[in-house]
Amino acid sequence: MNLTELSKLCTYFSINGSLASYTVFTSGNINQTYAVTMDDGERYLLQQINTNVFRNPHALMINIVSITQFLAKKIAQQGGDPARETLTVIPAKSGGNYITTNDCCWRMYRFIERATAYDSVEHEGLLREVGRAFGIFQNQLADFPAATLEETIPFFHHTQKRYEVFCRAVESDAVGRAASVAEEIAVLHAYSDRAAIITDGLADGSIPCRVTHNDTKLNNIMVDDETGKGICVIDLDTVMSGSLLYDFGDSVRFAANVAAEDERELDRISLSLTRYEEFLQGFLEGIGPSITERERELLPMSVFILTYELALRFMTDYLNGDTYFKLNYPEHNLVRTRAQLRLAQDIDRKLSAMQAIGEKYRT
Ligand code: GN1
Ligand code: MG
Repeated sequence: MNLTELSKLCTYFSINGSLASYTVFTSGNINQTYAVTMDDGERYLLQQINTNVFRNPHALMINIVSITQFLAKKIAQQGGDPARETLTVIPAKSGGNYITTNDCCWRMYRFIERATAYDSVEHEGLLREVGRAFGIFQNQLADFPAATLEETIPFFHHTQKRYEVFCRAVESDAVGRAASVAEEIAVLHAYSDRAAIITDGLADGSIPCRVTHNDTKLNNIMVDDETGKGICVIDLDTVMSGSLLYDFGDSVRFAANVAAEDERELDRISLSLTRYEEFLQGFLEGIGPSITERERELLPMSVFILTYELALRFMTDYLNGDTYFKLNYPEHNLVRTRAQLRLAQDIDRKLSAMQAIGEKYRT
């Protein structure tokens, strides 16, 4: 996309002024994101929705609008600032909440100024804030009518189904890569007995079904530059009903790993128990007393399961010929798989230490 193309796209949305400049965001693995600055100084996020991943952008945008409107009302009632504490969707001039042009779907959000989405843990205390923000998000949505949400990606965190999809990818071996990654495949099979722990709990009612974010990476929280508080949860594409264990596990998987999600040097990868404790503390503060005993018990295991699940997803994509995740280089999905597997092994060794930390925060 160049300035002229982006400038034209901006004219479709209900905003003033014309495009003065833009920057490209590179951190997401799915959507294409631009920060656009208009000649009146206002900034917006302009995002192309990846319709290969999100097959029903219409339903997706209805989910996002109803969630953000619900949150805006609640934030205002609680004396907060909805413009900074939740996303604001900019309507299209033609009506609706997104536009379609040349077979591509685009949407626009108000840019949250003076706040940062961190790609790595840059200072002490950050994880507690991030944990708290995700906990509060769940709390605020506790009385949202979950049944009205469309399932934008069916079985998104259904680890057992992810395992089955992986098995099929191994079998069909679409691009002839399976033999070269036999070792990684064997490790992925070896952990499969843990795949159904959360989904079985949801199915038999021993784990409550809640509205969940489902993509709780560190960079999906905006942190206020001045106060250091986690103020806004972003990237709401995968908000659906599920288990809080999805959100907790996925967030810790990303943020408590002292190395990058796609680190090549496997010996650098390790789950920091200090970071685990920080995040846990914030999350428990944010979610409050509604967390159940069974959920608490499974917090450490959820970190393992979500890490294992992502390893399955990266490997499946590698075996399928890289059709889902954006790549920075040809072997990226394989590097990501190895990194997540190494992390899963490290988490496995630390499960009882994580459980012991949890005991400290019982009230
Ligand atoms: C994708 O694009 P991003 O970074 O927000 C993916 C998540 C993965 C993550 C791994 C819709 O999220 O599930 O955990 O990459 N989102 C989707 O980095 O598949
Ligand atoms: Mg994201």
